[in-house]
Amino acid sequence: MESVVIVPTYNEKDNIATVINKLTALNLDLHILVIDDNSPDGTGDIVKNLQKKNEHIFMIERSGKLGLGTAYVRGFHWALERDYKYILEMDADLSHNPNDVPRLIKACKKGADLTIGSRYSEGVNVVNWPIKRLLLSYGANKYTRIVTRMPVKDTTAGFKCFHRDVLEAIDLSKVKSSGYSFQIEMNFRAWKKGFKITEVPIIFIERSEGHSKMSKSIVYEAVFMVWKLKLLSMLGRLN
Ligand SMILES: Nc1nc2c(ncn2[C@@H]2O[C@H](COP(=O)(O)OP(=O)(O)OP(=O)(O)O)[C@@H](O)[C@H]2O)c(=O)[nH]1
Ligand SMILES: [Mg+2]
Repeated sequence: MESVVIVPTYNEKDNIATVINKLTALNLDLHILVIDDNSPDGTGDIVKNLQKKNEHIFMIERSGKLGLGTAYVRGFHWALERDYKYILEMDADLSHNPNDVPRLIKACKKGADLTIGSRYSEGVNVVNWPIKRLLLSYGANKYTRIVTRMPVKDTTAGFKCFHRDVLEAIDLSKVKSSGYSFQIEMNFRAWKKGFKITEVPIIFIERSEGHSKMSKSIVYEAVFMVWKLKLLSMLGRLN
């Protein structure tokens, strides 16, 4: 297969089958890798059932809720051990539309090293978010842009396609962020290594099922992380 989509899950029993079925229906040259943190709601069992009928679905089960950042890093290692050219990330809560996956891959095929499914590249394309949440996300993106000067409008987005070269070039053992700042950190490291980042507009729809794992500590982590990244980069110690 040419591509793999990594889907981290924690308590997504109402969404995961729909996401997997929609991805499968695309009929692409694509594998699906779920990273489930032993979801108490039985998300893992649902995936196991789907695996019986579809050999393109893979799952890594971790012992408990270990955070989004480490889930992705685990998935990246798994993908790099195999031959995939394009390695994607996507949420399981249907905020990211599986039908947008081909556009992300296409942008990489056209020359981008990292493509971001962006909420803010053409105005604001977010549906059903309370204004407070939108301001937080939009503000976090503006703040990151001002501090780092990175030319990315939606740097906290979790809908992305990496060319494998990018993940091979980044020392994943150095990536320490766990929440949204994981996305910022990966973009920053890719950008500093000279990789080309492109944004394609997507419409982001707030989850209608399940619960958000957003927390204050995730926000604080991001606030400090952008300065840490900037400082490390200035000191030439980002690698
Ligand atoms: N494996 C794993 N997945 C996680 C963890 N935390 C969140 N996720 C998954 O990561 C994706 C994004 O998490 P969300 O809870 O939707 O976070 P969010 O998108 O910031 O918040 P809302 O969309 O408002 O709920 C979802 O698919 C979650 O199930 C974790 O600790 N481990
Ligand atoms: Mg979400």
